[in-house]
Amino acid sequence: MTIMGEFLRMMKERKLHFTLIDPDKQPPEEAGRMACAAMEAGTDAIMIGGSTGYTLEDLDATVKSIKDKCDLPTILFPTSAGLLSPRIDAIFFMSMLNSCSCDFIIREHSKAAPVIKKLGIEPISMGYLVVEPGMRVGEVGHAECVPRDRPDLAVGYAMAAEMLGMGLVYLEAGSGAPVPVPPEMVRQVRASVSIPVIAGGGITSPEQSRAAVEAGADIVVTGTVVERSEDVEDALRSIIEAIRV
Ligand code: 1GP
Repeated sequence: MTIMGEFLRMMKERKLHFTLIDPDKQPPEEAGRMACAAMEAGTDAIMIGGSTGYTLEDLDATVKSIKDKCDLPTILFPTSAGLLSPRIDAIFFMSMLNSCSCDFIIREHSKAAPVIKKLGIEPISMGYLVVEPGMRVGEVGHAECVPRDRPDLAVGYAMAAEMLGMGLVYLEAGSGAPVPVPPEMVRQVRASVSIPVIAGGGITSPEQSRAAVEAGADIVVTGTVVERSEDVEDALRSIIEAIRV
């Protein structure tokens, strides 16, 4: 079964949690230890990527360290066609729906697609929507961020993503955002599409992860909380338990 097929099977039974590890934020060895702790805490997959600051060598070493220490699927959270690790299991093949640059909507994808096929990496089709404040990814991706009080705009983008055949929609407040995507926006998007909805950016507490799944998110992503915690397993366990009650 494909990795996405397995996620769809799991989502019939429960909500999922993915851990994001940014190769720019720690040495590869440490990334491997973090992934191992996240697996012990019950996370379902390791996403690897970040907006800036790392080379292909950094990325590849980080993927290798994570795969050496942890059996979970690894998913590249990409920035550009030039940063593809041959070791990764899958890639979010994601169009930044509200970017003002063709590069992030489709142009980088046209360069990456032949390489992804050649390397045998599983592409997971996704519409990626940046919501205020958007943080670094909003800047780098030239996103026209969806205002927090405009869930109707998010609904339109999500419906368009589904009609274009994308398999997931990701509502992103930006890594390190002071507030997550508003639960009301997640709720309206969930009510408007039948593809799975991912919520990420600014989720640092069990209450926030619980609010995201109560609003209808199928997958919750956390990254910064892992980087900032002395005890990764302990910090993640409560966030993950909150989506499973
Ligand atoms: C960022 O949604 C992810 O792309 C995770 O965000 O780092 O704020 O958890 P955080």
